[in-house]
Amino acid sequence: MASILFEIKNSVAIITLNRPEKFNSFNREMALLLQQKLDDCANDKNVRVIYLTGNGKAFCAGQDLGELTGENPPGFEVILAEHYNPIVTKIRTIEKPVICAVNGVAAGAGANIALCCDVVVASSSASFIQAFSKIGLIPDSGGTFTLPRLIGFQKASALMMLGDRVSATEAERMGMIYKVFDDEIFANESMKIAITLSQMATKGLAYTKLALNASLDNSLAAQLQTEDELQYKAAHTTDYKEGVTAFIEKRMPQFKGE
Ligand code: LHQ
Repeated sequence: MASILFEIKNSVAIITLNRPEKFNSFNREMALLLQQKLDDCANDKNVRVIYLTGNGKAFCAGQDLGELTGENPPGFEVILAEHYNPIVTKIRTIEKPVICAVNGVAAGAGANIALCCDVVVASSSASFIQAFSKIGLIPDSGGTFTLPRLIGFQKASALMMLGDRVSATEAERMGMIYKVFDDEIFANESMKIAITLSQMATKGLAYTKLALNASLDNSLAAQLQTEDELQYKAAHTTDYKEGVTAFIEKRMPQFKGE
């Protein structure tokens, strides 16, 4: 059984973590395959949005702890360098929106990979756990960078130290995620967001992402310069022309992602 399911539907690439019996925890094979799928999405002009989710009850329980204690485990020196860090970097730098549809529990690296996506939605029965402290590790996969920026230093610090489980509703309330949907409507509603994004001006969204990335360590002066440069690029896209023309002509724009 493939550890990742992949399909492209209406310009949305659906990437499904598929080790349900292990709560979609990452072994080396799945971590490398996810990177490959993200690269494929980056290089495929037909893909305008990536929709990341999990199969079964969980979204992802982080590292497969069985793999670490089994035969020929990957060494600690490769786990971050070759597995999680490239995944987070690819998600943050791919010039297309990545929506994470958190269908169930997201723990450890699974939580932090979800939280680094551009739009994070969750089903009402999902939850988020910074599970690392429970096994004597530190939060990785960008968690110490992302979480304090999302919910503030104190909440992040306490959640990372205590390893508490945060419900999807609470995660939405504290600004950790964008929205929570009842389980029954979650799949449809999260896909609707992906389809909406796939019909928008893809390059404009990519430049928005680049500007947001840059804002994380820029001064205001440097950020204004970044906005200036990226707005110039956005203004030279075909989709910008179409957006303005459609507005003047009082019709819906037909964006092509160009
Ligand atoms: C699992 C796992 C799992 C294997 C559930 N592995 N089987 C970076 C640096 C280097 C090394 C280490 O890792 C990292 C990054 C990390 O991600 S560290 C954090 C690793 N993850 C965890 O510590 C989470 C471990 N899992 C849990 O705490 C619980 O399973 C959660 C809270 C996710 C879910 O709890 P429950 O809903 O009660 O489910 P469960 O515990 O019964 O799990 C269901 C099945 O999934 C079970 O299998 P079984 O055959 O007994 O039914 C678990 O063994 C399996 N599973 N997580 N990470």
